[in-house]
Amino acid sequence: MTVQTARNNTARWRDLDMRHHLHPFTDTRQLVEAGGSRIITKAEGVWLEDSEGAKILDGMAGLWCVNLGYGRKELAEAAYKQMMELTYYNTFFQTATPTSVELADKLCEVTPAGLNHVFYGCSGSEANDTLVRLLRYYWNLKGQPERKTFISRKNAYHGSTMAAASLSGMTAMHEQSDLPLPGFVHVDCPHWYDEGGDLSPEEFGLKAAKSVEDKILELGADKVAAFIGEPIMGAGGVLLPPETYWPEVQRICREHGVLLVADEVICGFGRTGAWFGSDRYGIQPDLMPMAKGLSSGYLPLSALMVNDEIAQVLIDKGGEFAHGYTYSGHPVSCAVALENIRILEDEKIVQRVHDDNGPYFQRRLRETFEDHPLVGEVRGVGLIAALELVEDKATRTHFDPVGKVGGRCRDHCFANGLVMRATRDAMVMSPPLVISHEEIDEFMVRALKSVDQTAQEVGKL
Ligand code: PXG
Repeated sequence: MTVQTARNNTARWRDLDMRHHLHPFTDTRQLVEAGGSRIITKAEGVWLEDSEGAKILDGMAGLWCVNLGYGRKELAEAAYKQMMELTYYNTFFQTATPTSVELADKLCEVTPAGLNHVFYGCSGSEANDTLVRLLRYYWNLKGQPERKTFISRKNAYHGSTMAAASLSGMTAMHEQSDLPLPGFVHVDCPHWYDEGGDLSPEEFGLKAAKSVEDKILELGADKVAAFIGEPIMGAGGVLLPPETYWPEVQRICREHGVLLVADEVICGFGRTGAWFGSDRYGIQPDLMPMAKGLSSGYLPLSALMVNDEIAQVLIDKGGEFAHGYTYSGHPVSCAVALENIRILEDEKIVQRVHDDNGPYFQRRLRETFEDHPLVGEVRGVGLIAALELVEDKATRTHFDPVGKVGGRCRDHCFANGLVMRATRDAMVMSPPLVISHEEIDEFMVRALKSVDQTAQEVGKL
């Protein structure tokens, strides 16, 4: 589509969109007041283009997913080739397709040891729904039907279906739909900046881990199905746990026989500079939901990794697991994921995030923002990061009401040709893993301009 065609159609698309399209996580009235959606028409590498021809640096890789960047021909060709050969066939009732099998094998190779079984879906939410269905079944088969409660964390995001939203720890989601369902409880999240008080991050990490143990003891360990956590909490505001947190949570889960689930939907496939957030934090999960970077967002795909012990119980005692999606193991999505992983490996992209553009991004962020009067904390690892915008740096005091300043900064970013997302007043970022040093420098120029404009408006500059 030419820029001119897109320009000519912008008003029409906005109008139709406002009239007919119910958007996810969007206040439609606000959208209409703002004059409608920004229509994204094209993208290449880390650059988006909107229908009016503006070039925007995508600091979010779509929604934390386009890890290889936009427009990789190899991925399109893998999809085309697979579509021509076998557009679709299912994986129900004793059938499989070559790409669903080859991908299962590859996933067992790249994920942490012991995770040798895969259940496919199309989204992270579906992977987490599968998790809940599968573990309820597992504990029934084990003769422990009382073990049904899932422990998750406040501010967690695990998806939007009924079960995944129940696992999520977001109050707005719960309030709107009378959630969580019974059997889902939430403990403190390891966010030192907000909750740490006078404790050192290391001390606070142990305290946050203890809230998991307290909850297990309160419920009774024999009532708990699993604990689930994102290695780094993404949508909650890029909350990095203190280094003491995960080893202690893992120890507690093992001690009480509680299964440990690492939700790798954002952290997986190189985001932190390791293949998985679990590798970065030394977690050995029993189950691992993954999506987003698995296919770099080129096609919908998720996978729930399951360890040998759990799979063996299902196989030996379970008979037919009455669960599945029409598109579980879709051959075209699997072909794209295989090509995505091939490129990650051949181009040593994860290594590069670990050694090169990841550290460069983190260094440039700190140089640019650590002394900024509006920025209370710069946090991140690899190519995931956040800037916490605060009223008072010394006392770690947030603006009142929370979220307004973040929203303003996000709008400035957009106007300055940069996508950063605001979670409350944390500006979060997760650019494509292929971002170059020059693009990182450009990122900093646009981000600083936007944070400066925000600071001026709130009297901090
Ligand atoms: N787990 C985690 C850790 C996620 O971040 C999901 C599960 C659900 O995945 P699906 O594919 O069902 O969306 C997610 C999704 C945001 C944002 O604004 C984050 C997500 C999705 C949409 C928006 O930060 N994460």
